[in-house]
Amino acid sequence: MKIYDWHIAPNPRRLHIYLAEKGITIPLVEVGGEDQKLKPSYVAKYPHAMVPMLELDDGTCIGEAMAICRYLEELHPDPPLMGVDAKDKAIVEMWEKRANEEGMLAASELFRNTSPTFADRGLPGSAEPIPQLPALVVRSKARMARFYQKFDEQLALNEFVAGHRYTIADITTLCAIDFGKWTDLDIPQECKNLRRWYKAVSARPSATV
Ligand SMILES: N[C@@H](CCC(=O)N[C@@H](CS)C(=O)NCC(=O)O)C(=O)O
Repeated sequence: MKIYDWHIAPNPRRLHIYLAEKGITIPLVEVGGEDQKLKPSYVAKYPHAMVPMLELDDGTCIGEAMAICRYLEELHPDPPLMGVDAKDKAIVEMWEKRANEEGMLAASELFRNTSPTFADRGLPGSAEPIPQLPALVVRSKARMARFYQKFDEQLALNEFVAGHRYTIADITTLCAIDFGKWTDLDIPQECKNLRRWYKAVSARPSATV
């Protein structure tokens, strides 16, 4: 199997950190071009036109970072990063989805609607021009403010995002915060719990892959 990658991009990073935490090595194929677009040969092969994508030896293509992690979790259950029993798995998934929808997607909305390089690429995965919308800049900053606040409250009561164990929910939260930094956002000073957690998870070797 191999992973189609755009190494600097935030969603592939979710997978890189997951692989590092697991100690799994899978060959990477870089498909990000110097023009900051996915290479045409990759888009022709995979018209969903997003990364990461895992290609199995039988040719099956699995997109979506969490679907890839779910597949790998079945093959490599230890250490568990997606929960250990029915209740824990549900809680991890709940917080991972919140981190993605309220953090990653908000950071993406802000970046894609402000970066000159992404003019006419307001959403990923489309060959059609999608114009940037100035109104989304204001809204995405408000979304990020709510995200920092909500996760700060969660981390007042928990060592990690989904409880007492490091999980995939921590990975997505970390990637969302670092993606926010691409547009000069950062964790507000008053979010002390989130800042404590951020320092700890950023110090893990997996955060630097
Ligand atoms: N929901 C997808 C999102 C993937 C995504 O947005 N990937 C971005 C890179 S971070 C991408 O492929 N962008 C292609 C482009 O901008 O042309 C996932 O979870 O994997």
